Amino acid sequence: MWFGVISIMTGMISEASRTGVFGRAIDQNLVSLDLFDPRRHTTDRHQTVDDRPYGGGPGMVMMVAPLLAAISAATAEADRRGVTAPVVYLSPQGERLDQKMVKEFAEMPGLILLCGRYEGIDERVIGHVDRQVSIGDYVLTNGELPALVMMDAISRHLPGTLGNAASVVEESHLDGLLDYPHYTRPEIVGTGQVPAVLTSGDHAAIGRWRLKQALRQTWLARPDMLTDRPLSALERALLGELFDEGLSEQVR
Ligand code: 9WO
Repeated sequence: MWFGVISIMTGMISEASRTGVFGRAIDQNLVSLDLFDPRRHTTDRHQTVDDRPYGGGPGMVMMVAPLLAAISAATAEADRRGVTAPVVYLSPQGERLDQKMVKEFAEMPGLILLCGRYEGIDERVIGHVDRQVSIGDYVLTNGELPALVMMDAISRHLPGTLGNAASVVEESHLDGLLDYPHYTRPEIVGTGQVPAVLTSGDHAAIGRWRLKQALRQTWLARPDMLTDRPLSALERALLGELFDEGLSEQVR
């Protein structure tokens, strides 16, 4: 998958994308990343990309011309590579990113991520944006971190990436549920013991225990996630066991 990122802080993107699963995905040529700096598309001596807002008020607004030139450069690169790539603007006004949207993006051959700075971008650029995406209901100082969040979440769904191997398959069994608890050595520490089932070697029992724990965690932390999710017969049975064990009386 190809990512084009439009940013005036390309260093932030390139540094962060060198590490972890995303960095390895780039090294393995599963992901390619091109950066487009609007400053490179300015014509004045000072390479100005922002100006004062019409109507007054604090802060600066990103200018139309450098942004449109950067969008054109990114779109041209997508065309040259023969990939379709929608332009996504990371903004608090966008559609909220969730796991379903992440998986849909992971199916696309390319994506152009537009990162804003200052008080925002000139509204006339929005007409050149295909979608606006928000990673959550909070305001940041820039769209670079949300772009990195999106690329990280998407890249682990691409075939061949480290994140994709076993954990994404495992995750699909638990689709729409929170994770089950994890344990590693030692078996006994001051803060508690590893549940016996996990050292039993009975993989069917372990799978059942993990699903039950995932249902438990979800019911306790995010009951809303269970209300609009169809449950299998096994899941209903396990939830029944949890309620019999007093799940509804527990508060965490
Ligand atoms: C700045 C500001 C100042 C005074 C009053 C209101 C204001 N809103 C903003 C603002 O939204 N600034 C943005 C900062 C401009 C574009 C980049 N910025 C950004 C992106 N902040 N938060 C995001 C973001 C993107 C995706 N998901 C969550 C947050």
